Amino acid sequence: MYALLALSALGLNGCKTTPPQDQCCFNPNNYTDEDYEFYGITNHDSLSAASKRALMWPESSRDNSWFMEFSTHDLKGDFAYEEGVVRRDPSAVIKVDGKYMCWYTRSTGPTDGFSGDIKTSKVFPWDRCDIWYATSEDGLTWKEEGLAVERGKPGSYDDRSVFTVEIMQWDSMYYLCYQTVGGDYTVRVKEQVGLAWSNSPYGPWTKSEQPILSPADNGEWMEGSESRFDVVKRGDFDSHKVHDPCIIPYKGKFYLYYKGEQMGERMTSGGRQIRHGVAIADNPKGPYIKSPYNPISNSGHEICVWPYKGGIAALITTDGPEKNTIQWSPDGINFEIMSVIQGAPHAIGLDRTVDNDEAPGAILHWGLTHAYHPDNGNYQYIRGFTAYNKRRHEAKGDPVSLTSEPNKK
Ligand code: AAL
Repeated sequence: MYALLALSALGLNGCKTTPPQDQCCFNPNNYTDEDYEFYGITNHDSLSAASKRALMWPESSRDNSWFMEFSTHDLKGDFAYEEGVVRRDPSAVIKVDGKYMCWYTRSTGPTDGFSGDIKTSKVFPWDRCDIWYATSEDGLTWKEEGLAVERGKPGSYDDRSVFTVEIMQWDSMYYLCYQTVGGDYTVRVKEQVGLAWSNSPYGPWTKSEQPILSPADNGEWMEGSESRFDVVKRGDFDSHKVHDPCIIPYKGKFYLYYKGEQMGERMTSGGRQIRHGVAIADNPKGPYIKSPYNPISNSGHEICVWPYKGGIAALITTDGPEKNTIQWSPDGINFEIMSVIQGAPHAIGLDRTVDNDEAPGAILHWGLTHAYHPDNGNYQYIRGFTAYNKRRHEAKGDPVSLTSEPNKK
């Protein structure tokens, strides 16, 4: 079935699995009597737009295995809410020496915004941060172990903040990729991606001397303004910021997925104009070359991607006309909508210990997310989530969700 999907998504199977939105090439002859019967369409000669979209929906997602519901829960130990401390944007979870490990953004003190003195203020919760790590026996109670990667020395590209980290294990080495800000954190500052590596998840970490990814350099700010919306030329989708990096070893190369922000960002029908891109390298340390197909999404926010059945799946949340969908591509580039979902957690840290191919959302059975505390918007804390899929629930007889506790599959 998935081989068929892959061929279809590549356009090798006519219109049958063409994106639902594209009705230009709808061909009623591509569908069998069973297809029509599945959707209860008896009059094949009078098809509404909705019926055409239903018929064009990928065959492999009709069984609801891509659909799921999410719930979130508080964690214990050092990941319980702590007044005065920001812990956010957790990385994926890996398992080392029988313990779960994750990395995250950490800072202290309240957020001032942009109205104060940039030299001394903290403009965002993720300003003036370092990257810390924690371990857990069961995924519920976490112990903060300490600093992993700190801000650079004054004058370096990452001297203001390092944050929003992801972990990759490859060939006995560990790689952390993360966002960086250097110099003053102004509204128009350009944000880049840094990398650190170690032969141990406990460090010490060696940092790349230069960023491994930077914004496109083809936009132009309007002079006489400090606003990020005032531009002479917008440039590429990632002309202002490259965010939320996540490196996936894929097809013998390294695919660095990221969120782009554009100079002069506009609004779309679904919110902020946020799109994702990918940059590809032969080696984990780079050089990473941006794909000519970028942007590879028209929506989304934090990157949440995982290998599935020879392709790459992506959770698209928060912004844009295709927000709240799970998408899949046979090649890591050309993504199609597989399901529409509600209430996906923000800034997901996936459980990278699972067998991804077991089910489309197997990797989402539990993981980490973050939340603003309802009583104090200054401080975020790391929480857990679980996902529930009816089909898998029935197959496994699981009484509550894919997993009622993080450590039980
Ligand atoms: C998050 C991420 C990036 C942004 C900020 C911290 O949602 O998209 O990490 O820079 O917000």
